[in-house]
Parts: sequence; structure tokens; C-alpha cells
Amino acid sequence: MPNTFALALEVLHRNRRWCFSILAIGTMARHLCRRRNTICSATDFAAIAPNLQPFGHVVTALTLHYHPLSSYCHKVLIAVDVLGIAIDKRLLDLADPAERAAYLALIPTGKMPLLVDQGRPVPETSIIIEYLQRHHASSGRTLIPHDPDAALDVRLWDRIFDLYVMTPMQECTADLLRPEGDRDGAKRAREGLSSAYAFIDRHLEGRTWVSGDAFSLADCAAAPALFYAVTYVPLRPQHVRLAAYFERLMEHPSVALTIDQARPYFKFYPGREGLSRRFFDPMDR
Ligand SMILES: N[C@@H](CCC(=O)N[C@@H](CS)C(=O)NCC(=O)O)C(=O)O
Repeated sequence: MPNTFALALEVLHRNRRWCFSILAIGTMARHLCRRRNTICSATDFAAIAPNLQPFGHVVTALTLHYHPLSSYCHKVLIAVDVLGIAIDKRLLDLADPAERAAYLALIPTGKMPLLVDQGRPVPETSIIIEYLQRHHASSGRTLIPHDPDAALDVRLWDRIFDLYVMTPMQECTADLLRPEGDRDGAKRAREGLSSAYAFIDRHLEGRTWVSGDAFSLADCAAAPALFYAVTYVPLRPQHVRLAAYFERLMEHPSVALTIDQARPYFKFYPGREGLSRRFFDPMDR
């Protein structure tokens, strides 16, 4: 790993922010998901090389270290499905100190998801998706257009959803994870979400997807960001275009599949009170 990259990762590491109660739910999730190859047991970690090795003893070509409730993991899982890529998923239990230490050795930010391609770690969701498209996508599947200007617009909207929807949404979750006396209701984050909804709603005039004519990287970012954000700040009646876009996202097969796979875990989501019943039970509409 080049030194500058390692340095950048160190800087990011100092700015850690929780998006979910990964620690709190990790242990429960572990009991829920006991499929072989999806759990990294603490004992597996004793044996792993100090760096650049996927967890456990089975080294597959493509491994995604993830948690089924994590919004950023959803972003990549949606992309993996759209791009038609077979991937080995490893459920992270960061509540386990050994597993956490091993994960930090692999990726100093401690952020999930992390893609490992034959021992090579690929961090950061937007980079992971671009990497997957470049090296592993099924023929004809794209999430970032080949035209450079169209690609720039997709990257812009990917950034907008990460920075102005995901980030305040994560702050709302972080607030809920504090002891009751220390919470501030994440007032500024909620205001940030409201203003983001307003400008995204305006941008969506006459559009099916957020950038260009096709479902893109930006829509991969938008789906989980909005999915969780509306549990804290619901869409208002005037957000007609955003509400319609939200429904289109939820109906997209790759988004629907990702939500379906996360369904057993929603009961552990700190903001679950705001989550529509239909996401706990698809028959409940
Ligand atoms: N910029 C990162 C953000 C990833 C991120 O915030 N992941 C959250 C889960 S949704 C996480 O790892 N939280 C645990 C922590 O911050 O320690 C990306 O795009 O990959």
C-alpha cells in the first residue's frame, strides 16, 4: 500500500463515526446468521496473517466484509447484484475484540464494507463499485457510464448522497446510540436531511434515476441513504418527486433483494421505530 494512502487511511481513522450499533448488534447478528463462510469466528483470527489477508482459512477470489444492516454495505451489495458478480460475503462482528483488531489491521479506518480481491484490500464504497465494474462486471453491465461527462455527473450525485444524506442519517443513528442523557436529538443532522430532500426533490424533475437515464452508482448510494434517512426525517407531502423516486428505488430488483436479505436484522436497527412496517414484513402494505 503506498505510504500516502496509508497516511490518508490513518487520518480517516481518527474521524470514525458509527452508522449503526454494529458493536451492540454484532453479537446478536452472529447468532442469527450461522451459515458457513459468513461468520468470522474469533479463533479464525488467531491464524490470519497480520495484513492483507482475508479473514478465515478460505481464500476466495472476491470477498466482501460486511454487515447486513450497514447502509454503506447495502450500497455495494446493490451494485454487486446489478453488475452480476458472484461474491463471498463475510459477516463482520466488530463487537469481538479479536475480530475488530484483525479488521483494523486489514483496513485502518475500520469502516465497512471492505472488498478483498485475492488478498488485495479495496476500501471505500464508491471506489469498490468502480473497481468491481472495471475488473469483474458481467458483460454489458455498468453503473458508471463510459462517457466522461456523464460519469462525472454520476460521481457528483454519488457524493451528494454520501455526504448530504448518508452522513446526517448516520449522525441520527449515532445520537440514538448515546446514553439518553447525552442525546441532543441530532437537530442539525435532521435539518441537513430536510434541506437535502428539498434540493434532491427539485433535481428529480423529469427524471427516472438521479443521474442520466439508467440506474447508476448514484442510485446505489441513494437507495440505502434514503431508506434509513426517512426513518428519522420522513418525506413531506411536497416531496412528490423524491417520494416517487424512493418507491422506484425500493422496487428496483437489486435494491429489493438487498432489503430482503437484511429483513431479519431490522429488529436490531436503532431507528426501527421509524421504519415502515412493510420493510419488516413485505405482506404488510
Ligand atoms: N466512506 C466510507 C463510509 C463507510 C461507513 O461509514 N461504514 C460504516 C457502516 S455503514 C462503518 O463502518 N461504521 C463503523 C465505524 O465507523 O467504526 C465508504 O464509503 O465506504
